[in-house]
Amino acid sequence: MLMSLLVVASMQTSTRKVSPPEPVQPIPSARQLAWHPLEYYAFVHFNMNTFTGKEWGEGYENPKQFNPSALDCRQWARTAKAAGMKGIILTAKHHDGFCLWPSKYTNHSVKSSPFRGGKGDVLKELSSACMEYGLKFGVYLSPWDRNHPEYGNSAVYNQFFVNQLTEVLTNYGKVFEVWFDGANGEGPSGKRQVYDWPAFVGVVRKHQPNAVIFSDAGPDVRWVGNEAGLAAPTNWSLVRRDEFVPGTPRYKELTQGHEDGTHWLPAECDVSIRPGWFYRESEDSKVKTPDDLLEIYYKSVGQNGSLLLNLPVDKRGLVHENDAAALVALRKKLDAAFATDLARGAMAAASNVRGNDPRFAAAKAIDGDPNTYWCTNDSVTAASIEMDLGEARAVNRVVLQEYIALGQRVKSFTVEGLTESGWVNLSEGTTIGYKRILRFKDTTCSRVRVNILESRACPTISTLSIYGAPVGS
Ligand code: FUL
Repeated sequence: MLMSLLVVASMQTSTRKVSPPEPVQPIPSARQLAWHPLEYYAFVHFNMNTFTGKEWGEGYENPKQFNPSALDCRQWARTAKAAGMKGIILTAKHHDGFCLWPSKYTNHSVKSSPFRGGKGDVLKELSSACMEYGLKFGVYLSPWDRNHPEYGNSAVYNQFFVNQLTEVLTNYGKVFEVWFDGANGEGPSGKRQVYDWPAFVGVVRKHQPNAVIFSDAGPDVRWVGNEAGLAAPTNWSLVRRDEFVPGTPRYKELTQGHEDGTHWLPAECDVSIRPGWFYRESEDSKVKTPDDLLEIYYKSVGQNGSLLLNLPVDKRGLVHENDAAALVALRKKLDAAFATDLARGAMAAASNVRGNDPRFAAAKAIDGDPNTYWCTNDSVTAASIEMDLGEARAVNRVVLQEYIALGQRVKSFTVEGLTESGWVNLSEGTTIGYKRILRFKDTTCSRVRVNILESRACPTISTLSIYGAPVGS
């Protein structure tokens, strides 16, 4: 095997030109392609519930109760930035209907509260803070509204929701993600609102064409099917999207996606850093530990999902010290784990290179450039890529990425290492997608090989990184 790989490597110097492979449908849209590399960003649950201690408010809370003593969105942004997060999505309106911006369409908002003398606007403060810190800004807007008197009177409420959505999408600069919550506690015996999803999506497309829209069923980003922040090891970014509407309870399918999915609909993994989504003093000692968070990171970002980690901002209007400390500790662990990519500078060879064209050579998987990739001939859907590390190194992590602009392809693979006693199996997996991180026990190897066993079409691998992460990371 080794010999034949090296033979191919030497052939890569020939300059025959071939075309890149055809995309394998479905493929991501431009807005989805821009969203994937964000990987890790913050959710902030902060609203009326912060002051009432509830998770779901009833809608008749007194606006006077909304009164943060020291609200500072710059502190949220500073904290998220230090954590290595790429953006913040804020609960502009939760199920109780209270608005963090002075909406023209209801009095149930900050304008009826003592906050900044009724002149405050948390969306404005956060969007400016995000801009200042180079973070993306996103909004969560609950369609379920327990305050609005016309909720359940479908046409009237839908228009109200369209009006509010327009306000939050036109007054606060660029929005990277709009988060539509599927929760609706009012069942058959209560008010039944039939949402006009096409109208809501149309408003987002009109005012924020680059924003991705999240809901259980997309259309751009899907819920991962649990609130524990966990994707499955097999995770397709493809879904038979037309089989789902927000609230469809086929959670396992949302967690894994569908190999024969009709739409590109990648998973986002939401989870709170505390047991609740909203702040409660009683949970100050229940913040997830850095090790808990690390595990979540490996099972979300490491399993082809993005991680939306919730920070329940407290009654002061600040990210609590305990939460901030856990975030910084997680950052240190991640920085330590991924400090040195042992594949960079290695010699790479592959069992097959598309047309023997250097543009698709094995070296393209280890050049650090996400826009280049190793690729095989169209007829080849099982192939190996091998790295010569130059010397024996202790390794325990491999990171793989597909060039997803051309679709998600790989169905199964193994990872092997050459030790003093020969080749040993290090890890194996099914899907790769945008990113897959494999963890395995420390093994001293001079070479590492990834064998693609099955693929929907010729594999396109844009990244192959190898690390020796320190204990605890
Ligand atoms: C759920 C909501 O009901 C929770 O309160 C929270 O906002 C979570 C992120 O989504 O559907």
